[in-house]
Amino acid sequence: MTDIITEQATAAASGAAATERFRGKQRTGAADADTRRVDTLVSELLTATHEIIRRHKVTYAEYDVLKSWLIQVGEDGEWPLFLDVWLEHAVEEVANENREGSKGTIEGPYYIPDSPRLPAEAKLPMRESEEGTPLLFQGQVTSVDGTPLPGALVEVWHADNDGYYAQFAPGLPEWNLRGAVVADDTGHFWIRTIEPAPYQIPTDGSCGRLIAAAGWHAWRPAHLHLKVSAPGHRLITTQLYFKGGQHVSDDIASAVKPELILDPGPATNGDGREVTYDFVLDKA
Ligand code: MBD
Ligand code: FE
Repeated sequence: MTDIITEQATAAASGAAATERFRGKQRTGAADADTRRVDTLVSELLTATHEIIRRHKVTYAEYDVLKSWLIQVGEDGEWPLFLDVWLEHAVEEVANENREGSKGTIEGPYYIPDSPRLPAEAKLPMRESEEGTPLLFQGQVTSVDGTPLPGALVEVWHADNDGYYAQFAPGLPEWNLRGAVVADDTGHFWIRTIEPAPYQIPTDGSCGRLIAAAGWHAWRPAHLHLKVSAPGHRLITTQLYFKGGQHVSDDIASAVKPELILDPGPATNGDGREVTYDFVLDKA
């Protein structure tokens, strides 16, 4: 009988998982603390904040609300979520401003490296009765000069039909809807999955409290996350969205770009939908 009550997804649990995951990650080229750079960036951030305080005559009551909220974000483990939703898009814009190939966008808090390797014609790991419209996502990976990239790696991860990510919500198989597809010797891949649902930021944590207090909505449009890489080329981290889907034009994480919107048609085998999207990688 105990199995009837399934564990609920909570902000604190997904926050703790995202914080733990981030601690284990080493971004290549991670910045060392350069004194002058820290001085400039932190001084400008503080000065901008002082100006806001003066302009809006921020009170001690408001200052105390801010303090307790900041403390709570840490306790909930929601710093990865907060930063990736409200800041990462600007960092990504700067990082990718002189790319010539495919557009990138933010990574977000839910990437897990070393997902199961799958052949070029692949079905993502999923439950026997995985809900959602079947989707065939196919394409080719090439270099900016048009050369196909054999064996390119197409890492995919996305939410299920309820908006939950494996390893960040309870009750899902470890690698559900996550995989690393190896393109064939012409750079082509064919990935069978299901269409994800829009994603709602957890409403029961500090980010949820901020969203409610500010009268915002908590939604990201349905999206596929991808990292595409090949030897001698710059890895691209991106996301793809679905034309006409909810919140495509008001993503809370500001991560939609027109080039990243898919428009799938009916599947040729009659089961669900299919779409072709090619990736173009810059040289390293
Ligand atoms: C997500 O699924 C996501 O992609 C981002 C950027 C933030 C929160 C949840
Ligand atoms: Fe996501």
